Amino acid sequence: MSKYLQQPLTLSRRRFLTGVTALAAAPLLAGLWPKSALAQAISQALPQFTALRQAQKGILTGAHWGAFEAIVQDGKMVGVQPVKDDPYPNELIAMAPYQVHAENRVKYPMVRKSWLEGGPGSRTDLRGHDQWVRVSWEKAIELVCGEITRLQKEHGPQSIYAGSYGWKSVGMLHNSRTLLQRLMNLTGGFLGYAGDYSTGAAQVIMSHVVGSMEVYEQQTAWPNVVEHSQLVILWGCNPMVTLKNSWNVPDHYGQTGFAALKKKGTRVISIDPVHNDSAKFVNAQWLAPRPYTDGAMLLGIAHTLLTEKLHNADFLHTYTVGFDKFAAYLLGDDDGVAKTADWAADICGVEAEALRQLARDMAGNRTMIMGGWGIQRQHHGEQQHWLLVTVAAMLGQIGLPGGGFGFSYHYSSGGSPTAKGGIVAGISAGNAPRNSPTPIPVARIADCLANPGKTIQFNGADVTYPEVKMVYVAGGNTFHQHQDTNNLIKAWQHPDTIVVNEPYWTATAKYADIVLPATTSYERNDLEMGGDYSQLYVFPMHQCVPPQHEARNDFDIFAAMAAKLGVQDAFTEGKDETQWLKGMYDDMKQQARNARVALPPFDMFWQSNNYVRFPVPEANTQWVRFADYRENPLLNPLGTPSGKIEIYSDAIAKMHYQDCRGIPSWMPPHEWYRGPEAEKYPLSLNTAHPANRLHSQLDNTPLRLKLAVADREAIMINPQDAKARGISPGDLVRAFNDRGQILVGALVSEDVRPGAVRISEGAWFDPADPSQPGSICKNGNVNCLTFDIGTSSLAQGNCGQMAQLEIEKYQGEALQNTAHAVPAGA
Ligand SMILES: Nc1nc2c(c(=O)[nH]1)N[C@H]1C(S)=C(S)[C@@H](COP(=O)(O)OP(=O)(O)OC[C@H]3O[C@@H](n4cnc5c(=O)[nH]c(N)nc54)[C@H](O)[C@@H]3O)O[C@H]1N2
Ligand SMILES: Nc1nc2c(c(=O)[nH]1)N[C@H]1C(S)=C(S)[C@@H](COP(=O)(O)OP(=O)(O)OC[C@H]3O[C@@H](n4cnc5c(=O)[nH]c(N)nc54)[C@H](O)[C@@H]3O)O[C@H]1N2
Ligand SMILES: [Mo]
Repeated sequence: MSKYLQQPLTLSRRRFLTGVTALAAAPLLAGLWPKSALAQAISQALPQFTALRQAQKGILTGAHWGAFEAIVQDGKMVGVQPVKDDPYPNELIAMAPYQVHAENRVKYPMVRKSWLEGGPGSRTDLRGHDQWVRVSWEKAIELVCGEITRLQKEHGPQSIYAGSYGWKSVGMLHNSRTLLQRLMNLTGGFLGYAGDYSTGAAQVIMSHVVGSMEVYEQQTAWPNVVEHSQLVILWGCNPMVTLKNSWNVPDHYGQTGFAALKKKGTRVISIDPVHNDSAKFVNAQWLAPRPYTDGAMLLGIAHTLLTEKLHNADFLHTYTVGFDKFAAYLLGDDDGVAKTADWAADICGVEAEALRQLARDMAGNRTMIMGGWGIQRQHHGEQQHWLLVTVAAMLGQIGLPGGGFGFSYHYSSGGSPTAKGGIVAGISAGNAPRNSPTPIPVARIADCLANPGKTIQFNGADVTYPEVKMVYVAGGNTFHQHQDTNNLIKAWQHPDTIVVNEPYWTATAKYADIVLPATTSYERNDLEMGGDYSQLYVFPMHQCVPPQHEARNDFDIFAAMAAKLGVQDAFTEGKDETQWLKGMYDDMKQQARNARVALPPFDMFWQSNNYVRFPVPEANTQWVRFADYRENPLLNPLGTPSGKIEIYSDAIAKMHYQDCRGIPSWMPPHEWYRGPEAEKYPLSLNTAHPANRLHSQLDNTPLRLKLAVADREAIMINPQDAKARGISPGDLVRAFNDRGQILVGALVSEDVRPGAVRISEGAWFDPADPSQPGSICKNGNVNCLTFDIGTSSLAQGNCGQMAQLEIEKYQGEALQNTAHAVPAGA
């Protein structure tokens, strides 16, 4: 088995326990939860509460990677143990102790020397390689507040970009981004963002096509899929990896769904340039299109369905609009090109007969198409999901048990049946002041910083970039998330002031002016839901260790600023951490009570070191997405202008965009294997999400060493491509194009199709010479290679999942990887 492939499923609970069993019960916890007689009494009275708990060894908390008990000794976190009813514990939780005690924690408030001495806007070209000066918390708060006051007064709220996109940590109170926005809303407003990096293209196009973002909707419930689906298509979808982590604490139920498919022997086909872990897990048939050619492939399938009369004309007539226009395009009536399977095969590299067979198999079986999101993080990324819906509509199984499409089976356990109880609502960002600036599309940030006054198109509207003078990031890693890092470095020099709250010295922190040390979630108390779609659990997140070094909770950082800016009462509402949590719990408890689920009072819940698991109504285990629409399209219309599925969108057609037309279509992307750039850069990049990280999070833990090759991010190369370049497994490789160059370690494997290479997103940016944009990244940050344009005028999503590049065996001097080092003087 290749080194690349982790075995997410072989992780035994026992492995967590070894190491833990050696430890005596942590003294810190003595007396924290009810003595057994009381616990038993409660569990009998309130079965949702205590019935499921194991013998408690540690302090219950949670993370994006799962709920767990932290084992704490002498004030240090030393181990973890997953909660008892996690069906697929994620080994990433074992990294929690390393998160807390990481060597590259930001220890004190720090200010960039030139900024401190010369004031806002000083030597912004030195960001990333200036000296750092330690200041007191008091001084740091004063500096930031002075800047907020100055800019609000002189330039207005549009000069402060506080969108702060990012995955932060779980927790409904200590939500860094929301807290930042809460402060900004109270002090005059700020420039925010629209959309996200995950589904930028799909969420906009789906709103036009099916009347909701779709990507974040509950899916047909897993038990229904397992019972009824005869064929499952994983289209650019790798759930066994991407289900490891969730936005809330994961319930990991999705993996049980795939395990059930495997056990039943349901046929699965995976369509991906990479033979991914999920395909292997369910023994899927692997079809490997050339990267970024899925649009053509889907058209070849649609053409086959139409010409072989395998399409469901009744369904199309009743439930969709505009199929006639699409059929004309398929047949080539308007452009003279019939989108036959042969035409598609020539583009996508999958044989025409395989495409025809795929169309027949889909039509001949109850078929569920599970679409991932990598395929829409591409130029013209809107088309892929539009075409997936169109093909599903042609099959006519939308709204039937086990049929249709689902765009969230790979994310946060979509399809995990929804429970009945209460929901913890988090702290809110409050109301934006009147005349707040129009948000910019999130992935246009570098363009905005560099080009104030420029107007772009966005979903039928004009958006004009304001002049941004200050960027505030709390809970995101811009230097990881954004495309074309070297372009970002230049754009990043425009604002006067950049403030970053961070637990670690990420590249974003290194490129800031003021860095404020934030706690990790294990250093504070919080609450979080478990299961984004199932809403199955409420987890307490108990503080495990005291704040490290001089780190402070984001809440306390912003509360101190609120005090300085005269809005403390409005910010804190006069409540401390415990009072906030009690309020949130009580609201949730009232909802649960209305749903006839009894819960203990907050104090008892909190003291017990226990979590809530809500009951799942039987009916929800058989819930089918779009069943109500299918049942009665007049009574339950979709939220589109026609109320139906829009294969033709008049609203989009009227925008007159060249790069997104009124029907889904094939448009060659900005860069691909047939573009002019391919002569110099013949390889196509795939930047999937990392198996053993959450983006850049956890790159600074020992788990990295398991995946790193030659101490760098791995690049997966097909043996043919490696051989042609004299590259052997384990070699240091330079991957490059006109935008940048990175050092990566060669993983030679048949798991990637020839012509494509895989470098996961999330390796921390580590330029060999930070004073030179374009200098080689020594750790393998893939966004040095990607390009920074919008998916189209419609959605302006990011194109992070594509770029042409070349690779060569690295012959230069050995460069030390310093991605996780603390900058000198800090
Ligand atoms: N090329 C390419 N690029 C991509 C993608 C891709 O597929 N390809 N994927 C994109 C996608 S889908 C996404 S969602 C983005 C993700 O991009 P990000 O969300 O920026 O990625 P994270 O690594 O999760 O960054 C979160 C940061 O928040 C910090 N943090 C954690 N907890 C706290 C806290 O309590 N307080 C504070 N102040 N900070 C905290 C972490 O240390 C970390 O630095 O990346 C995007 N970029
Ligand atoms: N372990 C882990 N889990 C995560 C995350 C993480 O960082 N790590 N991030 C979370 C977040 S924020 C998000 S948005 C989701 C992301 O979920 P996705 O966007 O679905 O995940 P990706 O890994 O980007 O892409 C999924 C698959 O698409 C394939 N693919 C890429 N390009 C093409 C193409 O041109 N054609 C075809 N057919 N397939 C292609 C990739 O090879 C990959 O196997 O995952 C979430 N879960
Ligand atoms: Mo994402």
